[in-house]
Amino acid sequence: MKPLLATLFVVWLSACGAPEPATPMTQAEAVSIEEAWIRETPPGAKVSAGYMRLVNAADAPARLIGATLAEAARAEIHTMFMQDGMMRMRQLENGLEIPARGQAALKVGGDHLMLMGLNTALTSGAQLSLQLQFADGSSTNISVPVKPAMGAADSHAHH
Ligand SMILES: [Cu+2]
Repeated sequence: MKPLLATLFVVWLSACGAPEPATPMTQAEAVSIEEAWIRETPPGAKVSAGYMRLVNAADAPARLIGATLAEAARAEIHTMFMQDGMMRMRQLENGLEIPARGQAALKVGGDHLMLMGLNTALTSGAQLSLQLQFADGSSTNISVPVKPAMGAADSHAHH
């Protein structure tokens, strides 16, 4: 009887023992996307832009490094800067950092998701499936509405 009891005791211990350490969240799990939208385009336009707020719930920073949209040949994370009195933009080679327990914004007139090589017009009201890729290899798929540009700040004319 004794060996059996001992075995049962061990099984009971392992079932009710210390909880397993939680597996760390991936960046895609830690970052929630709010108020995402993609700019409507006139027919024939080849570029558009996506905007959103990224909120990081983790104690470690996250980094958005890329995106994929079926309607665009390429998506890049851009930043705006002033040069010779003109707003210009360039790709953020290292992506966009979302601070630990903080947030980052892709917004009109600031950092944005540049969508290039559009194969169709993006019509207001449509819902597009956008995949966001993070530095740790995780990714998330979100449904993003197409909306008309808000305000007059449109600095994409030079593309
Ligand atoms: Cu751009």
